[in-house]
Amino acid sequence: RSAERSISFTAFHRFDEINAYLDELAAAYPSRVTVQVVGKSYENRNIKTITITNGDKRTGKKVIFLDAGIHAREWIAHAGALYVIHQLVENFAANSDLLKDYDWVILPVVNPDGYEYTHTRTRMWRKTRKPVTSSCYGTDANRNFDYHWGEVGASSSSCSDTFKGETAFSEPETQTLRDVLLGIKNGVFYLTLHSYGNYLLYPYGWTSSLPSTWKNIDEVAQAGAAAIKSATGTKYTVGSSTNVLYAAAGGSDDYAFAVANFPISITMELPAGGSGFNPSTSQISSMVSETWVGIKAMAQKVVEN
Ligand code: ING
Ligand code: ZN
Repeated sequence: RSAERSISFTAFHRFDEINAYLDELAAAYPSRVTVQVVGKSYENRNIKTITITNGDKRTGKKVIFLDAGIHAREWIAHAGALYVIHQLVENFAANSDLLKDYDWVILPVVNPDGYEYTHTRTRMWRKTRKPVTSSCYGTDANRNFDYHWGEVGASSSSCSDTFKGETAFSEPETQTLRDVLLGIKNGVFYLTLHSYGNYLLYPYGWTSSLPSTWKNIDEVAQAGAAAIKSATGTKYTVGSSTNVLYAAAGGSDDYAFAVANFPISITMELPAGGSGFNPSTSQISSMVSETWVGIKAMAQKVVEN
């Protein structure tokens, strides 16, 4: 790489470093990269998307959308999104097929207040940081989306790690993600990165029934799992979140699929790296490159279909 960058894949980076990296790419690759502030967190941090194109200026292309960091403590997810950005922008020549008929929109840190809190105070914080009562803070952003909100697998207790929120979309961070998703007209693939457990999950989280088009989604997820298995031997479990993990309503993947009309919607639970939510920094590089193998295979499957 020619230029100095604010991030690497040998450390977990603070929110400001991540945003600085996005801005560096926009400055270095103005014909292919656009960075936008799409909302503000409760603590007033700028939530940004990076839109990556091949620079051909064709409009109305189909969109692949990726986010990470809905949950604060799942640091390898944020790193994974940064690696995807790095590959699509700084290793463009090798990945230009994935940008030929598709633009990518990536929102790498959905919940920056929580993310910073895991760096400065409580490593295992999951939720947002808006106070609910004088003693309990934060809502589970992945229980706060307005699709069968609160029906199953979500808590009404504000102190719980899976608190669904006082209302659907009570959080500025979920409102921001909602508005970005609803603003994408030709969305074909919604992918959200979490950790941990090696799962490729798809709708629904609110019921054990499957969407009528589940085979299309399953085929994409299976392509990701197979590519990872053959690259590194790491096994992923594929299925609907209710059927292979647990029922939980109000997740972003159900919303992206059922309300924002992304026909393929997948939650990717990255591995633990032997250490839960806290893989060692020496493992980041191999974990994110393995993740990229899976994401690329899923995107290729979407592109071919
Ligand atoms: N897991 C997800 C969670 O939000 C999930 C699993 C995804 C459940 C989508 C339902 C729908 O609980 C983690 N690790 O966050
Ligand atoms: Zn999560």
